Amino acid sequence: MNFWRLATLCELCSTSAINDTSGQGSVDEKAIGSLMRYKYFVGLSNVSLSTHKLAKQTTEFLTHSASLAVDGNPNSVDTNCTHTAGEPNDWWMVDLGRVFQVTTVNIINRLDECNCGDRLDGIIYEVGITLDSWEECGRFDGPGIGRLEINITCHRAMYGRYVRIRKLNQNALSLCEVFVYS
Ligand SMILES: [Ca+2]
Repeated sequence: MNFWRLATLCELCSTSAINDTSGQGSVDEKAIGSLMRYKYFVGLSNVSLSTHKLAKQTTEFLTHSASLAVDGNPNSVDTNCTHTAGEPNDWWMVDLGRVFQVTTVNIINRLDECNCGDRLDGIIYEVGITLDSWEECGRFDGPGIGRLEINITCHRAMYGRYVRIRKLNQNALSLCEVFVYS
């Protein structure tokens, strides 16, 4: 298990006892390790890193803000989805708060009467340690219409604080929810 995997698991542990310097409630390293292994085996590492984090997008159509893709609500109707104005190279991004290993990015696509799922035909997933160091995690060429979920696993181990989804063609970018996993 690499450093970043451990760091992610540590975020799931109670850090209050770990940080207790009084000696009354401190937990030794073996206990912490056991707790981390337990959480790992029961699958609690599968917590989205992006939910309720800060998000933004290049342009915004009406009230379809970037935060709608990280509000924890995966409903696939338009009022719950982001929507850019459809400018060239529109993108959406989320700040995970610090650097993580990014393994998988799952998108909840629009699946409403609009039949707008094809707007995700031609997107690139990027991960950046800084806002100037983007690297490609993967891409999706389509077809997106009729597909509720579009899941991408990065083609190699990637580390970053920022995850960006960028359009490869000029069309509105609409995301109902984005889940980023380590
Ligand atoms: Ca949402």
